[in-house]
Formats: sequence, C-alpha cells, structure tokens
Amino acid sequence: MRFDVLTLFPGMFAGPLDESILKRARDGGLVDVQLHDLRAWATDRHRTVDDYPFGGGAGMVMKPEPLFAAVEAIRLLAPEPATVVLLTPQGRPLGRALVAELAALPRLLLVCGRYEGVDERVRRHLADLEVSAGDVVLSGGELPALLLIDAVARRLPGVLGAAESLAEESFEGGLLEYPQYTRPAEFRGWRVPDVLLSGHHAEVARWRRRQRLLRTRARRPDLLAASELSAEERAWLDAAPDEPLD
Ligand code: 9D3
Repeated sequence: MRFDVLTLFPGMFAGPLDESILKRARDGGLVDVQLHDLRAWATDRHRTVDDYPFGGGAGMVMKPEPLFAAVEAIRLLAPEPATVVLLTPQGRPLGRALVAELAALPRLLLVCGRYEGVDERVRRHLADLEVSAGDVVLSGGELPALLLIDAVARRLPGVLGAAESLAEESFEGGLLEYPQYTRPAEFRGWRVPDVLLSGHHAEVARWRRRQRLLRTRARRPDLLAASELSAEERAWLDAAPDEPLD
C-alpha cells in the first residue's frame, strides 16, 4: 500500500516511520510512504502557504492554491488512484471500522492541516474524506496521519507475523484485553493469579474470557453493548460485581 503525506513538517515523520513494525513493513516493500513538503508548491518569494481569514477572526487559514497544486502533482507520481484524506478536527473519528475501510484501498494521500484549518474549498473539492484523531486538540494533522498510517499498516497482509495477526483477530471481537503477567510469579508480594500457573489450558481460557468481560463492562460499557455474549458469559456478568479499577 502506498501513502503520500503532504505536510509543512515532513521532519515529524522520520522517527515513527523508521522504527519497529513500520520500518520492517517499509523495508519489506509492503508499505511505501512518500513525504511531500507543501512549501515546495508555494509560488511567491516568501513561500507563503497561509493567509488571513475573510471576515476576520483569530488565526490563519491554509491557502487553496498550494494544496490543489500539490495534490494534483502528487497524484501523477504513481499509477494507483489516490484517496485524498484531509486530517482535520472536524473529520470522522479514527476507529476500527474506518481503519478497515482505509486498509482496503491501494493508495492514500494524507493532507495534514495546520493553523486554524484549510480553506473550505479544499475540504469540499479536493478531499475525498475527512478524518480526525478524536476529541483532543492537537497542533496539526501530522500526529493523526502517523496514527492512521500505523493502524492501517498493521492490517495489511504480511505486516504482522502469523501469531500477532491471530492475536489481533481475537480482539476484533471488540472486548478489552485480559490481564497479562510474566515472570516472576511473585513480585514485591504481588502474586500472579494461580490459574495462570496451573497449566489447565481450558481454565486459563475461561478465566481470560471472564476477565475481558468484567474489564470491558467496567471501563468500556459501550463496547460490551455491541458484542454478542453466550448464556454463560451473561451469567458471569450478572454474578460478578463491577471490577474494582486498580
Ligand atoms: C478556534 C478553534 N481551534 C483551536 C482550538 C480549532 C483547531 C484548529 C486546528 C484546533 C486544532 C487544530 C489543529 N489540529 C488539527 O489540524 C487536527 C486534529 C486535532 O486537533 N485533533 C484531532 N484530530 C486532528 S486531525 C487534525
């Protein structure tokens, strides 16, 4: 899958793209990320990309001309049709369903907003889709673009190992994860639950499923409402008090 990123701050991307899973996916040719500096499409002496808002008000607005010129030029750099995604606080919040939709596309052109936002004509006539990283105020679309690239790349065939992919699938069930422990079995007096040391695989699986349900009810009841439960699982929830948040 190809990502083109249009940004005023290409330097923000090197670190995250050059580590761990994203680095491996890029080295293996599964993910191609091309960064483009919007200022390259500014035409005046000062390389201006923003201007004052018509009607007045605080802050600056990204001008349409460099954004349109850049997107039109970047489209031509590869044959795959590009879906233009504008990262903006007013977009559709990034979530599992949206990530799955984006991962099915061959090419994304991510446009990172800065300042108070982009000229409305960019939104209306250049962007195919507007995406937000959720209800938090950030300085621009760069970190949301990285979030999107990371989440989408993890869904591409071959990016995760077989074991990791399987683990991801089991959590697509939409519940939170069960508590995880590793050695030592006792640390500062805090013991690992006996069932995990017992070697009874069926008991361990039941304990984990139950823990996921209790934890999801306590922390994300919205997720629980959307998941399908067996009669036994319903009974566990009815019998158990709310998990104390530790
Ligand atoms: C006057 C109101 N503005 C400041 C509070 C709104 C505003 C404009 C531009 C707030 C942040 C930004 C810059 N942020 C983004 O461009 C952005 C973003 C975000 O702030 N949160 C979550 N997702 C995204 S995607 C792009």
